[in-house]
Amino acid sequence: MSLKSVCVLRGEPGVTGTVNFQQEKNGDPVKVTGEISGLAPGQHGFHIHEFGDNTNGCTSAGPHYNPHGKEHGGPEDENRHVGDLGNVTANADGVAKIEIKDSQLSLTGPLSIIGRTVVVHADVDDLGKGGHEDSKTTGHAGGRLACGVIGITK
Ligand SMILES: [Cu+2]
Ligand SMILES: [Zn+2]
Repeated sequence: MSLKSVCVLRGEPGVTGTVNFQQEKNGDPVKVTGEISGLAPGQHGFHIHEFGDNTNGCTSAGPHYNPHGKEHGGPEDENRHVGDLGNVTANADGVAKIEIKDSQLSLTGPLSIIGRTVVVHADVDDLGKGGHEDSKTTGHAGGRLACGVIGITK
């Protein structure tokens, strides 16, 4: 029986999106699909942040979800936060289609991402390699354009 969850992104005026997560069973990779619109064309950092808290907007979501105490990286890196999903790419119309398969995410067990927050950023995530002061923590991805809490769906 597969596990499913969904996240509706809201934030800056005009930026909206829906992200779906699906996992067949515990230990399997998680399929991430969806679409975000209202973005500037180009790449935007895309992460799971630690807290499912929107009290003060996307800021309250806290840092990248990092249960293993690692450095920020790209989705293919061994040394990465669990929440590091790299970038989504918006086309000329500002629409980014998401199609990711990730083996560090889980929708079940103690490291479940359900109840945490998806954030899409203003700038490109340098995957920890940009040499900026915040490359190893946030990927220098800039402000938080929109976010939403990951919830269970049928
Ligand atoms: Cu982020
Ligand atoms: Zn990170």
